[in-house]
Amino acid sequence: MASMFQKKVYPMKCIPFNRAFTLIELLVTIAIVGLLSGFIFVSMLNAINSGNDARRKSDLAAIEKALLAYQAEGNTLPASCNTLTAGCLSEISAYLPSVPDDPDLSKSYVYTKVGSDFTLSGTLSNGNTYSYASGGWSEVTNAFLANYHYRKSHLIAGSSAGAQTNYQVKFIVHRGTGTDSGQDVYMDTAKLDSTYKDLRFTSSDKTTLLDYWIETSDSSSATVWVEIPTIPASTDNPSTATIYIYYGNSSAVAIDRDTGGDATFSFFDDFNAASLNASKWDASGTGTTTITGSVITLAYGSGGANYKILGKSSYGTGYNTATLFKIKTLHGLNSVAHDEFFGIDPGNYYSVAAIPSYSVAYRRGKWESYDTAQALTNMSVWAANTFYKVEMIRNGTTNVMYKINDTLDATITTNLPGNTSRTPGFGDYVAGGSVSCDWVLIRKYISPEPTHSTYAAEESN
Ligand SMILES: [Ca+2]
Ligand SMILES: [Ca+2]
Repeated sequence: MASMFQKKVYPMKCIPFNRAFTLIELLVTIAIVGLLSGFIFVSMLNAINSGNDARRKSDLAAIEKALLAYQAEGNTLPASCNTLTAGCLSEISAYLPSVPDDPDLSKSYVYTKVGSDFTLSGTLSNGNTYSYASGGWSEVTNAFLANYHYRKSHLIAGSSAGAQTNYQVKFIVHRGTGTDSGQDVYMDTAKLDSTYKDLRFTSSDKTTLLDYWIETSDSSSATVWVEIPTIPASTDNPSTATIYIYYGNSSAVAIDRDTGGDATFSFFDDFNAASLNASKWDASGTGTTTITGSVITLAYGSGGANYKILGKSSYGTGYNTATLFKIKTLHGLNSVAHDEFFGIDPGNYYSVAAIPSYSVAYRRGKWESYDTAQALTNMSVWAANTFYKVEMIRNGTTNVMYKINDTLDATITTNLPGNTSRTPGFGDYVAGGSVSCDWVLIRKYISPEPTHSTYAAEESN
């Protein structure tokens, strides 16, 4: 017994088995156990998620096959079901006795009838959307742009005149509360920066940035043009383009005004440089050019030939373009002796005695369209030395339209210039006159134009 006792005591001196754990030992042990259980929890969660995702894909494939089989029998597709639950799609019970529900009770599959076609979708564990459309399956990331906190999706409805590419669409982005509708979309003042530096637009993949230009803004709203890469025809399926509007990123840097304008339009000049941009314009005649505060002013000299600038190249296809100016002339409607002019191809004024030009223009206080002869119409308003936003729209072979500050002022249907190459220009012919331009751009135009459809609710990140 004594030897056993000694044996038992001896190791206690060197290896203190039953000594209490030190605090550090305890903490290390707890950390290791925590880490191990964390690993186990994460790997269990991963296993559950991948199992659920596999089930979602097989569920959706089964619904797709049943719908296609039902349709192949000559049946009309069932009505849309925004949240697929029992009772939905009872029409296809012969092919799929029980329509499956998402394994996560907080989620649902979505079925949408689109004419004689349909879309199906589910949300995967990582938030991505797994969807069937136009006969194929795809997974679209749900990730936000880096550092962004808010976004809304928006549908743009196609034109009956056909699919459009790189088409500029106008938005009025409001800071404040309101109902998103048409070109008007609202963001909370606490979310969208008052300088709009954090405003971004992406295509339907939620990541590819779209070109845009802010025409004008103050702290309550901004007028914004966004170049949409593709807009389907109204007869296409789907007939809408989806884009995302992002906002809420305090680290965002504003898009440079020139960079945005050049990227968004086929022709653009905001006259921000100190001198005329020789890669965009040719000047001719005798006069003075002044650029101050992002506004160019052309004043007639004494050379006897009109002083003007013309775009160096042709832009757009001629037909189906709109040219926009923010512009003013020193004289108003009733000063007909002053020959200030601006427009599309107003290039040959007075340089050829017989035929002034093939132009769509403002001239001497009237709107003009000129092919082989001249059509003139009166303007409703044109005050001296006052900036107006003017839009000259070449609407195919139908007409040309003239807008002042976004309101249609006149339409001319005769003497329309042919579909030849076009370039913007402006200038002055008579001593004492001048034309000042803040910016000019050319955008695409088709009649009817694509329209704003619905906005989805704000998503946050
Ligand atoms: Ca572009
Ligand atoms: Ca300017």
